Amino acid sequence: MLPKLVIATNNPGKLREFQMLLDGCGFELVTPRDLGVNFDPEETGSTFAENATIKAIEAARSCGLVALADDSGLEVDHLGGRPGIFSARYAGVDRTDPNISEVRQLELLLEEMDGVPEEQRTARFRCVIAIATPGSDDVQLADGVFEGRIGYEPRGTNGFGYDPIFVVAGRSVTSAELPPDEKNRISHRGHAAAKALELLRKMSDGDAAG
Ligand code: ITT
Repeated sequence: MLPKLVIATNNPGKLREFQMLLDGCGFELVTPRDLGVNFDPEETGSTFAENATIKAIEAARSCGLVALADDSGLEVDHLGGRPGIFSARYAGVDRTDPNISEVRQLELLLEEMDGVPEEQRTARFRCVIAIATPGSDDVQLADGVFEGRIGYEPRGTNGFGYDPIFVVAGRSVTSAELPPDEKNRISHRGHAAAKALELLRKMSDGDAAG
């Protein structure tokens, strides 16, 4: 039987991607919800790495298992890097219906980018993954970047969050128009997860040996 790894997220879009990305990592993926654990830590850090660390340590502590957390977001150059670590809360938080705040986020960002010329619409997704072990404040980090630009209207139905307005660098499609496996091959989360996969395989080999 494989050891369990908690995917420390409440975001179903991230979870779907990790289920593909971490296939073969040597752990059985579970969520805090699967374990009956209420997981909603306050993200008080000022960087992706700090927030990923907070989430991973809290999940490992409350679930008593190795935990992997992702902190990610969209940096828009014209907006000085906003919304960045505040991407999930850019349009406020509607806890009764997260879909409403996602739609509102896209509208708000397109409004802020109204009239901004093509060459100033550059942006990137960033992802930092933290892996924590119960009883330790040490984490292992892995990061990834996905370059693109902000489009003019939402397109595509795959992915989640800002994908419908994120046009992939050097292409004319949004990341919501990419099939999931193609997004995973080139995305910020895909790059970070490839590094995390190596770390997890070493940990599960160590487990098997010990
Ligand atoms: P958890 O903390 O529970 O994992 P969250 O959605 O609050 O979920 P973050 O604080 O890391 O997670 O915020 C990430 C936000 O950045 C996410 O809600 C999206 O709005 C955006 N984002 C990150 N990766 C994305 C992707 O691959 N496609 C589209 N939007 C993405």
